[in-house]
Amino acid sequence: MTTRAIATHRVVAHLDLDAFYCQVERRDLRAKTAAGRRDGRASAEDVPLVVVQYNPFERGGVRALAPDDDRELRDGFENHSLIAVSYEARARGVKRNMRGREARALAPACAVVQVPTRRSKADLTLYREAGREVAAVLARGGTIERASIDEAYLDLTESAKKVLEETAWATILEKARTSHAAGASAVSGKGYASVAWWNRDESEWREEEKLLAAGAYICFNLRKACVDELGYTLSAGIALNKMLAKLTSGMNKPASQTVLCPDHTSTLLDELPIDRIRGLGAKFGRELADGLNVKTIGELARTPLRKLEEVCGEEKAQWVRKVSLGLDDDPVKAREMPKSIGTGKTFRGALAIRSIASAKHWLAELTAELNDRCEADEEEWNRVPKLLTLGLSSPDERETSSGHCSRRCPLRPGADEMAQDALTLLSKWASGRERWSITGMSVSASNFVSLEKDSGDVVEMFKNATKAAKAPASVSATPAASPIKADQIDKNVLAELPEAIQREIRASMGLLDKSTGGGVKRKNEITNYFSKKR
Ligand code: DCP
Ligand code: CA
Repeated sequence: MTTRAIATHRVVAHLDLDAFYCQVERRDLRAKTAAGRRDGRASAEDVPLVVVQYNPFERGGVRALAPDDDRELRDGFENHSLIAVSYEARARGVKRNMRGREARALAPACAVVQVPTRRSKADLTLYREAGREVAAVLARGGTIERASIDEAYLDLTESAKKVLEETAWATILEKARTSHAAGASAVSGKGYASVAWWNRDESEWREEEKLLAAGAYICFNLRKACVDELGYTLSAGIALNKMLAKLTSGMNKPASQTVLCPDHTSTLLDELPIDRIRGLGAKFGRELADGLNVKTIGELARTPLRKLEEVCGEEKAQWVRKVSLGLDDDPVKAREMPKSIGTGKTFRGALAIRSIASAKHWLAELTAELNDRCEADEEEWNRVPKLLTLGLSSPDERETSSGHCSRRCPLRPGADEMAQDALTLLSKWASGRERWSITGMSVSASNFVSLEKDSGDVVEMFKNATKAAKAPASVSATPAASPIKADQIDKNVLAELPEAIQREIRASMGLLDKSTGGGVKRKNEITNYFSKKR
């Protein structure tokens, strides 16, 4: 193997938490038990546990159950559907598509925990927070791409090369060999194959196999850190690319990892149903299967390229061919946080908006959607937006600009609050015009502020800022509740805030000169802020 060839090899791990919601609930039960808030039965590791969905038909509407409430159901769960099943419950035959009643019949001691609920729907905050904690540990290993609430890809190539340079082979092997080796029997043909594969003399290892072993060593350490620091177990697949890692990670659940021996790739793919590969699961996969009369990846791999091209075109055929051979160069990429979240609608011709009543209706629709997306964003990125922007397209704006204009104000969380403030901005725009019409409207949220726990002081500061922003648009902002010390301010973060809130924070710190710090003055600043064209 030449150095050039080695350079092209990657080591990718796909990690997936075992019975995720159950593990989170078990940890939560342990904490509540430790705090003396409940008896400890269900917190014990060997008690089967299931997490159930809320009852959407609950009389009087869905009851809000906060994460902190006691959410273990003692009765009335018969019809609740299971969304997560612990491995102890699975051992007794309980499955995800069952109801509470069936779970209890199969596992009488089974603890039944309901997901938290808020605003008549499941509130996943607890699980998202847990997913983030795990991701933060995994990120120590290399570039991380979160694939869902409880799954991530890690590119371990660079760390694996470093490990091979700096760590004794015997040390690497000691931990790596705790992994299953998928396909080892095909490689070694020597009895209990996994052991034989790991037991080979160092000289027998090809370079890409060594990289995989180093990846397995790192993955072992990361999974152990998750258990030691957070109490969560994960399963993992370690392979030469994302697609193969994902196929491998579920082979030995729970709490185990599997390395895919490179020589085993074609055997693994040969019998694999087409829809198990990402990108071949939906309509496109069905078209291929029907068009070519094939069911497995192996059959796809044996289909002449020309035939593939006839069915799906040249470009897609190339991709299908590569995938069917187990090749996947899709990089592990850290997802970027969006800078703003927005939604809009056009109202062309006769649909143009000409009255405040109609504008109010559509703003309510748009801000409801924006609010949902801000909530999802908060759960994903642990941050909140501070600036609301209303965008308008109007023939009335043609002389002054390109037909578009925008107005901004501090963002108050909540769909109703955003709708109200957007309407205030729109009314100001409309006032003074005899007739007007709007052909496009958008609302967006930006200037995000992190809610990270370890930036405690800054978070406190923004609680005050949020209070200020919560005041109705036309009324003065509430002064900061407690004085903030100058050394608690992150200047860069402060600079991101709307000017009015910046002034208020400065005023509460005594950094503003006295003549501009008073309540009346502040009211004017906020009102002026709303009337400014930006
Ligand atoms: N989930 C859900 N509804 C579904 C599937 C999953 O609410 N139909 C939630 C509950 C799961 C979590 O998502 O705990 C992760 O889904 P997984 O498919 O990864 O399943 P688990 O993590 O529960 O089990 P496994 O150990 O098989 O990964
Ligand atoms: Ca999982």
